[in-house]
Amino acid sequence: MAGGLADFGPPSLGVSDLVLVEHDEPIAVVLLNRPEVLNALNEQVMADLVAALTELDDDEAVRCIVLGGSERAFAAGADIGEMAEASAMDMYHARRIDKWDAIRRIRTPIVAAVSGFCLGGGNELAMACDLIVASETAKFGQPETGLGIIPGAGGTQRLTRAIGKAKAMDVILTGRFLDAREAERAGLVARVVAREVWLEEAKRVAREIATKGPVAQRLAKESVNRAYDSTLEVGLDFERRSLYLAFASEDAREGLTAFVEKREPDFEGR
Ligand code: CO8
Repeated sequence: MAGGLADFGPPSLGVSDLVLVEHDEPIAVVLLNRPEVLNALNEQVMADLVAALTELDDDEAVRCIVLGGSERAFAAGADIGEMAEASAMDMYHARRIDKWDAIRRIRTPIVAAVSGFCLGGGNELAMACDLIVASETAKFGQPETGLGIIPGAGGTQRLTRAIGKAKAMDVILTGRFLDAREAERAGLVARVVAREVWLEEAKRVAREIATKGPVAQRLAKESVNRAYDSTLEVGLDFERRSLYLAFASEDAREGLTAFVEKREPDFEGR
């Protein structure tokens, strides 16, 4: 199947069976691999995922990361069986939700490749990435209140910022799923692609991102994110300082000179 797991070679980094990593520089592809429970995010999956992404973030040859699941599910949420056994103090002391925050701190751009179910903590994971490329089969939801809990890894905040209060209330309070097209119209999803090529298309977007100046991409990502957690004035100030920093990079010299010399830039990420 094009774009499916069949194209995926053995992991070339790390030792996790739960999180497969493939290097295809300048991009890397990370796939959640717990298909028997629709990639439910247990403690081990999240720990392995954070470890893999952190290692890739430190690798200068990797300029964009694709994070996906299987064709049937990106992730159907946090592991319900595990949560059913845990006390509030277990959750608090294990700092489980910190793992989602750790993903937000990765500086390399991350494209979420979403096919099938993307629910609860899975949707919160996709929203912690930088943009979502969705298969036409994707289904997004925050069904936590049906379990007597609430979205706890950013769902009430990031979904509301992405799609607005009316739709976020609808999704969170009724538990209904948004299909890919509705999610795109609402602003949750960047692109919807055909089911056969969901992973290939996400890789194509990642390769496009990887052609640009790496320092600039990281600063741009940080600046866009700043729009969500600060005032306009603070965000504009952050953007301006980031531009000066980008301007001081060797990448900026290379990019500007390459344009003047009518050639392709060769960015070093410096
Ligand atoms: N956790 C554990 N196991 C799961 C999960 C999950 N989130 N989702 C599915 N599974 C398992 C099923 O139990 C089933 O296992 P088995 O074959 O052993 O019975 C297997 O995956 C396949 O699932 P289904 O047979 O149910 O497949 P269907 O196609 O009939 O249904 C659904 C698919 C609709 C996705 C259904 O499985 C479902 O409703 N899943 C639960 C979705 C959900 O409620 N997600 C939110 C979880 S709560 C959460 O994410 C809170 C995050 C808070 C922050 C993090 C704190 C740590």
